[in-house]
Amino acid sequence: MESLRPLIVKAEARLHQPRFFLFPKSPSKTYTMALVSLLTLSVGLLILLALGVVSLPVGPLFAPSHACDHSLGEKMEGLGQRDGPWTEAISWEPRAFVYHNFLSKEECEYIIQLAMPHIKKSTVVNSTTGGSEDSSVRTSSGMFLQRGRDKIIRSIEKRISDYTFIPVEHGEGLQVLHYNVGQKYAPHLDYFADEFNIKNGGQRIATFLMYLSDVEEGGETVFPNAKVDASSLPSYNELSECGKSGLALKPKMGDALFFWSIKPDAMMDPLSLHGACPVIKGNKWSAPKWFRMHEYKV
Ligand SMILES: O=C(O)CCC(=O)C(=O)O
Repeated sequence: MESLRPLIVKAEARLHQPRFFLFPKSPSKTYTMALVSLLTLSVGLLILLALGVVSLPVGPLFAPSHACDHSLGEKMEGLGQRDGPWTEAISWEPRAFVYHNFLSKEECEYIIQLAMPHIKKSTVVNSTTGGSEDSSVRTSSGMFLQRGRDKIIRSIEKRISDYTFIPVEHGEGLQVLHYNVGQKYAPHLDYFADEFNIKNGGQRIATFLMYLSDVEEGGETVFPNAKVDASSLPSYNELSECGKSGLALKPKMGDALFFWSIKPDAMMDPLSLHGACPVIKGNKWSAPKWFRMHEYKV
């Protein structure tokens, strides 16, 4: 027992030594210290926020349905500079959208300069034979640029596919159209009524129409049967008489009109009937690209 005495003394001494606690034992003091710590942390965070050292993930929960910015990741490709691109849904029956500032001025000029030497009177498809023929229904001139023909055209074709979610391989070559005063394309459907023209790639499902120039007067693309009250739109008073006959888009250099020839149930959409109004003043350059249901071999 005597030999255990020093150990017992040491243990007793330890019991009487002061103990260290994070907070004092009294509950009210504990709460006070917790509050003071929280307050200090909050003030610190506010100072960091004010200095811009940290930031909170704030922003609109929903982008407006009629407009979205497509500028991200596009600064490096294509030719020239584009103003901020944005999208507008103009009709759901038929499904039609405008991609504002889709092409740069330099890209529009490049396409026109490629096409100019090869422009010929436009034709239409004979729905019985499937062949091309001259017609008073379509009085413009035009030509086709082969799909993927050069780096700039490839970058535009890729951009079109990125915007439409339709693969490049489903696209026909880019058609380039020129309309002088009085020239037009009467209302028509882009999908085929014959068997011959759907052998390569199947039916046309959508059209991506780019405007390569402004037009002083007339030349609108018009959907005569669209289920939209076009007279209430702000641009209505700027339209020609032909443009006022339906939902119409006034050509603006660099803008693009995208519309579907099929409904969401994949049936052909007769409301996609559309035409090019006669040019009244100036002249018009446009470039449609048609997309097929399957890969289109070039
Ligand atoms: O040039 C336009 O505005 C319309 C062209 C068009 O309708 C077409 O080529 O199918």
